[in-house]
Amino acid sequence: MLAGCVEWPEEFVSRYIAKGYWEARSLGGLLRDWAREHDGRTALVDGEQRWTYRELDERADRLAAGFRNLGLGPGDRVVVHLPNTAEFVAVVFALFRLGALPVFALPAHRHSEISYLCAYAQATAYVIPDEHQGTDFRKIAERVLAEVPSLREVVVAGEPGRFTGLDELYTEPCRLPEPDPGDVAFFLLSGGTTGLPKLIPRTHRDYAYNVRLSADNAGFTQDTTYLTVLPAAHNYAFGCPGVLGALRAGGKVVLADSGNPDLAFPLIEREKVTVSALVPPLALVWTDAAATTRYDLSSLELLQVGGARFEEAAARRMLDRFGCVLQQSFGMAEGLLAQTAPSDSEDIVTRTQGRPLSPDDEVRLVDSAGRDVAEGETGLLLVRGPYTLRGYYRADEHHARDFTQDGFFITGDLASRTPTGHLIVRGRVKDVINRGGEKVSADEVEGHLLAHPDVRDVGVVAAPDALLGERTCAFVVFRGRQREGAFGELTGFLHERGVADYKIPDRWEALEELPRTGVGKADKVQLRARAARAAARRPTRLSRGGRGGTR
Ligand code: OOB
Repeated sequence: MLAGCVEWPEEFVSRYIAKGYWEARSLGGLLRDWAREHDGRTALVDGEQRWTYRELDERADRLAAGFRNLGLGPGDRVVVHLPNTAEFVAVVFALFRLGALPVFALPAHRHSEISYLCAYAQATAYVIPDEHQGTDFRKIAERVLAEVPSLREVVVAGEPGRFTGLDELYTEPCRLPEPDPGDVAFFLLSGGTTGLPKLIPRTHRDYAYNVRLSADNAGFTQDTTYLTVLPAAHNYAFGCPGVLGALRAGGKVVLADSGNPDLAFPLIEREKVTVSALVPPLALVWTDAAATTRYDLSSLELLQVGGARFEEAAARRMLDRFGCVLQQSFGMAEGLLAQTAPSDSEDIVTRTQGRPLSPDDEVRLVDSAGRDVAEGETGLLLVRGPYTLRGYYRADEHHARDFTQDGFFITGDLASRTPTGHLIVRGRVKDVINRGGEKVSADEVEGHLLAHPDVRDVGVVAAPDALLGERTCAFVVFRGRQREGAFGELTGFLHERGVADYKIPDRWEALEELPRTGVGKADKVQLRARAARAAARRPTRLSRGGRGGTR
């Protein structure tokens, strides 16, 4: 196991292997099996490009050799910052085969997040597109390269400028030893518990199990055509069942840059898409757009919705409008994945977030003293299981806060359980704003704002919102008198620091002092109540939307 990662205890390892959950195959090896089986079938569609399974497999081999020639090897961390493209899939499988470890950044991330990720992971390489949606990623790379000593290589899909072009890397494949399936395969970024987002190591065998469970539960087959509208670098679209689930089944993956119906609906018609995964705000947008669309959406069999709370009424409207199966997903990059099943009743799929997928997912709901709550009551959700992490990467000092002594991950989510074992997410205790599926760590935004010389104190909380579920609200205490246009200046300041757009507060309010709890911490309960009152008085205009194209 890689240094800085926590292994499952031996008794769990043997149990998960004995029960057949963990297989002796790496993710790169699995692609080889899939390619052998599905050979000339279409694996990926990206615009006008179409790659068969054989082509994808060959590209992964050729790129793996190219990355090796660049000096990368097993255990090296590589921050992958690519949008939803066929190259993204080829790059991550090439790195899996080499045993190098992709660190998945989201397309919306900017200099601030990337610099943090590269430094945290001590990355040796950074893979980017030349430009994407008006941002020149090579400029981000220039800055990060100057700041992070471990970083040696920047690889660019497209026009490389002074860096290495991805296309130049394709070379004669070479024999590479298959990584141990129990080793870390890649890192996901946590949505945040407390403090700054942390890195989540996922091993080949735990993730392969996650993919297998979710693809089987969703009924993926060779006839599946999966439309990827959420970032493929996010756990949900990558492997729940997502891109990997479709590839495992021999299906076809269609990659789209956003979930905007103007882009997604024509693709559904053209490629006869059978399934896609959405976040709740996008589900609302699709439900409205489907009422008047001229595109034929009748190929859709299954729509997944997850990442944030999906209101029952919205779920029912969606079912009526699309007439296909709805599947709610409650998951986390840390592991646990609950999903409803296609055979579940309408009540279950509109009112619950489904059942944990593995028989060995051990879920506890506890009160503030750590005791199990009574059946049907709401409690803090703890989880331990064959695809849930045992520790964040290089985070020893916080370990006891995030995990119980017997290895349960403290999710920070509040949930209840029905007699049938279906989970209902009721809220959370972690200091995160869930902006339509995009997670904003309050600590992170507060840290940025406190760096401004005019800001003496700040509290960032969620305010309710009809479209996104939540929006970000910042309460600011200024040093001295608040200047004209101060909030505009703070927004500009966050942009200058290279903070991703979705983390910029939607609402601002100045306070003389922050309300305090008995122990002197900012009283976020009071701040949230205040933000909710303000939101009720003045609903925000639809400006920057949630993940996947409502912007
Ligand atoms: C997914 O993963 P992350 O890592 O971006 O966020 C995890 C957190 C959860 O701890 C929970 O607070 C929230 O997002 N969440 C939901 C939810 N699904 C996730 N809250 C309410 N209802 C839901 N259905 O968001 C993710 C990963 C895999 C599959 C689906 C979502």
